[in-house]
Amino acid sequence: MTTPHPMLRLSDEVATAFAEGRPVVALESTIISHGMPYPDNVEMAREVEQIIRDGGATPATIAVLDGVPSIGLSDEQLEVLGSHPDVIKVSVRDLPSVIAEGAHGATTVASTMRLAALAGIRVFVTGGLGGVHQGAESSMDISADLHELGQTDVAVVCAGVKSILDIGRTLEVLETLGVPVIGVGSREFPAFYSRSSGFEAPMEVPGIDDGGAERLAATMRAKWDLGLAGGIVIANPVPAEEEIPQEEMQTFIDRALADCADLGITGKDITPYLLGRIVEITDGRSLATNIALVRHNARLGAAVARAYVSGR
Ligand code: PSU
Ligand code: MN
Repeated sequence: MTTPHPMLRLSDEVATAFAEGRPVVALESTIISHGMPYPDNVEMAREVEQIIRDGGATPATIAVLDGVPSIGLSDEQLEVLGSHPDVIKVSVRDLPSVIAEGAHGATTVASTMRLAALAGIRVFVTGGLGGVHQGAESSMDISADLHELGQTDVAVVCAGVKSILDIGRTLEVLETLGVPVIGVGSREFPAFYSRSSGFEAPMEVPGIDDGGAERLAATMRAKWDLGLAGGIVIANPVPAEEEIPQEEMQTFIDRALADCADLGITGKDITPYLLGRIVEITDGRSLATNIALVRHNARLGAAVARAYVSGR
């Protein structure tokens, strides 16, 4: 385990896990502050941490609090992130100013990856990645999550990419950046709320009950031992019982995208707006699916972190 960067504040639970060489799993905070409504967001955050503990790993939710990049949060800190109106959405480019201003920031996939890597954490669980937005060929709106995956050594467990994004172009950019994209128990690349997206996952491992976690850990070791810098996308489809099928989901997403365009929303506000609008349009059904897939990812992430540490 590398020595964590001196600017980071570690919770006691995370510091102890590092000292004892036990597996740690990073979690992001934009999903809490800007991805789900209160109080479901805080409840989800606590529940997911517990799933990771039950899976034999230590959860490390990451955020900037009073300007301090924090690795592992208390229940009270999760409450602040979920309910405080002034929490800033922080991608990598926002980290310096949020730290300098002593503000609260919720970290995206990109900035969570970077802070996790500085702490020495190699496995990160989230819901969905950012990617290439629809219309990016003129707007150039491509999430910094992709750039970060191209350079930072963290494996990200997610449920794929929502079709609020251009999934085909997102997969193309990941290929260009040299990022392995591995489907779990399925050859289909998942579309977050739905198990299928119409695109294949470029690689596949078996499910968690058939040795998938060990295969993923071996792939992580092979990549980084070879000096191939950058992340890995572990694409874990939402369980069938909880999915919203692709055709049905597409009508909801199309409505949300049209509303977003009508309101003239741009830049970093697009993803939070769309997530909130989809919850409204589906009358909360998308939120239930969102929570279910994060739980499912947490179980896999804990198993991957354990397999990775035991193979070191
Ligand atoms: N997708 C979700 N929930 C989220 C996000 C994406 O289903 O909360 C968040 C993640 O933090 C992701 C960020 O890193 O949105 C991407 O934002 P942008 O497109 O502005 O880079
Ligand atoms: Mn963007």
